[in-house]
Amino acid sequence: MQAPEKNTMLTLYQFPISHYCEKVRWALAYKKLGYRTVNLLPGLHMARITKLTGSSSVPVLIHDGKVIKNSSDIIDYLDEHFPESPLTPADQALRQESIEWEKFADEQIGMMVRAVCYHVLLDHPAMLMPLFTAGGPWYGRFVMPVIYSKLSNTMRSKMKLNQRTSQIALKQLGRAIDKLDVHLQNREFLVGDRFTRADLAVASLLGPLCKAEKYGVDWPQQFPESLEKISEGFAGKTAWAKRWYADYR
Ligand SMILES: N[C@@H](CCC(=O)N[C@@H](CS)C(=O)NCC(=O)O)C(=O)O
Repeated sequence: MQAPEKNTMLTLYQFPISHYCEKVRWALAYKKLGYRTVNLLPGLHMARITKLTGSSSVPVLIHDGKVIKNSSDIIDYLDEHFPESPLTPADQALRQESIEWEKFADEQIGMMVRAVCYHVLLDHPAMLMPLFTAGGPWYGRFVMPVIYSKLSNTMRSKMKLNQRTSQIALKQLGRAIDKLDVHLQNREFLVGDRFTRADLAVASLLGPLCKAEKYGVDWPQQFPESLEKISEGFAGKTAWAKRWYADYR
């Protein structure tokens, strides 16, 4: 175990449900780093995170007084400061390749999975509210029902979510998964011959759709039917993500 240096402490500000936060949780676990989490209540997180970083999005990592935002920058930082169990290849060409696949995952998997899942789940508050409040502040389960309607509208408007955009996201997600599946036909990993940040990014960002067990969230046994169908539709093509979860998470 690579313990943080004396007098240093790693703190992750996050939403347990967020797959970009899962990227960082996985990176920390892969490096066997101990850390503290601050689980925030979606909707009430903004002032606290904006004060830290100037914008409202999580994950945010604090280490030794330094504030690092954005999951890929956090992985850069962790590899630089805790080089054991690297996630970025040392070879320059492989490094570049892994960063490009991670960017592809962030943009073509992460954004699309989020749009597809929230378009369905936001209409199922009884399922979503416990996922928003689990592990968070004690008052979350009292406050969430009061703010839910406004939060749901804000999320839909911020992500420009509607029937049409979620269909477009679903098509894009299908194309992205096909591209990965073709690339992985005769390979164990996306880049080179070992697990890298590219594989970690793809698997964690698919995590909600695969209901990944080690994600750290109690997924409902059954998503609403339309989302369950989407998830089942991709299951045959994403066996590699499940394998990486089983072997490296
Ligand atoms: N590019 C960012 C994306 C992070 C992101 O989209 N975070 C979402 C949760 S999945 C968030 O914090 N949304 C609330 C907000 O932006 O206020 C990363 O990789 O960290």
